[in-house]
Amino acid sequence: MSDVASAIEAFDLTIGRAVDLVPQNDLAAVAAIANRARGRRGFLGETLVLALAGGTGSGKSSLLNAIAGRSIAATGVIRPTTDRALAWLPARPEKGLTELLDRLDIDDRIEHESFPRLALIDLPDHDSIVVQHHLIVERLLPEVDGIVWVFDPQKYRDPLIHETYITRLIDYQDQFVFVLNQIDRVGPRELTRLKADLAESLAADGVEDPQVFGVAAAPPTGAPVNVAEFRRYLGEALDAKNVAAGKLLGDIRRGTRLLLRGAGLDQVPAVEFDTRWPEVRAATVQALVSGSGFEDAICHLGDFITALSVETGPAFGDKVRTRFSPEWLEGALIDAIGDAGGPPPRARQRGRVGRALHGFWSGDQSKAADVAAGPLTAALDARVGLQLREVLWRRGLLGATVALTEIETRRAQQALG
Ligand SMILES: Nc1nc2c(ncn2[C@@H]2O[C@H](COP(=O)(O)OP(=O)(O)OP(=O)(O)O)[C@@H](O)[C@H]2O)c(=O)[nH]1
Ligand SMILES: [Mg+2]
Repeated sequence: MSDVASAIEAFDLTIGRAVDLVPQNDLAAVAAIANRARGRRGFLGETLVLALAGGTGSGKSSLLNAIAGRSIAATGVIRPTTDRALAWLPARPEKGLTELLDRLDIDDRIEHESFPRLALIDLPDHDSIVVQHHLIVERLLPEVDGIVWVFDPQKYRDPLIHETYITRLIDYQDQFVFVLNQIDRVGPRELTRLKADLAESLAADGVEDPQVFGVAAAPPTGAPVNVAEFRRYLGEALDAKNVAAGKLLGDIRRGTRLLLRGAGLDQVPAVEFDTRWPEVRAATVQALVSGSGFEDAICHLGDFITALSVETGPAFGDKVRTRFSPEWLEGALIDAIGDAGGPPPRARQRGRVGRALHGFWSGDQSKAADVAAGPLTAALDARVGLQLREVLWRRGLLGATVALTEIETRRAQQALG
């Protein structure tokens, strides 16, 4: 998987783990960033991936050869010349690109060193009688950065390409580039008219402000025309892609920091529950067994909860205080005593800490000895320790996922250069 995609994935995971641990409005702001990231179209890697599409004989393969500066793809007069998609991709391609080509069943791959981070896919003609050709374009579109539609002076108004493809796929128009090839075959005045005419039919398809590049990829005599300009344009598109990806990564990092703060993880990453809990548990058991009282025992637990809630920051701390309220602790302690074989409480008045059992214990101190320390310790672990550990574990997990997202975004940023 490519680095930007990994960063988005880690970010999604972080958001999932932040639910219930950060304030709702922070979560909503971060979810909006994630939606934008997910909605981003194109190849989520550092390579600019473009597919060349268009009618047979328009010059797709010739354009690829002209950009490459050498003969890569077969071109010819017998139509269709290209019957299998061909990828021209950087040597040592990033993993995501190889995976994309695998997914698209594009097995013909030619590696190059000439244009770093540019991959072009030469497609078979769109109007071929072979149905799969049509399907390739539609499968490709969501996963590549763009489609270069190649027209020629004869068939640029071809209804099939306008109606079947461009109109139907108009939602992808930001990813479309339009090229009028074979301009060597027309004079300058004719060329102006043709470009205007093509732009007009594209506008009728729904393309906003269509721009048309005029090129001659393989004139019978002389060098290609305007191909150097087109290469420059591709360079700019690559820069634009990097800028957009950099911005996206910046957004992800901002969102991640928001979650970090929301969960109080920026203040205290870990509360060292496992080293502190045994002491609190021992003091609680001691209070009950030695008879200093139920209220005392509740106080030990309550103080611990307060300390944890202060340390874990306002948003998360609030959750801890609410979840482990004095009433809850009282109930849990009564249950723990019951589990340990202690005397059942005579009365239980929720909301008044310790009141219910105070008389019970202090009225008859000797009853304290009815509860054995060992079973009570185990029962406290089960009734209180486990629950606390679970909540703090989820917070820790969020912290770890935040760290993972940081690593992935930095890695992706580095790959972008
Ligand atoms: N005059 C002129 N002929 C060109 C130009 N570009 C390509 N051709 C010719 O047009 C014919 C078709 O070119 P290809 O590049 O094979 O076209 P294609 O779009 O790949 O065709 P398919 O693979 O069948 O879809 C070839 O004979 C080329 O030599 C150009 O700029 N000017
Ligand atoms: Mg071809």
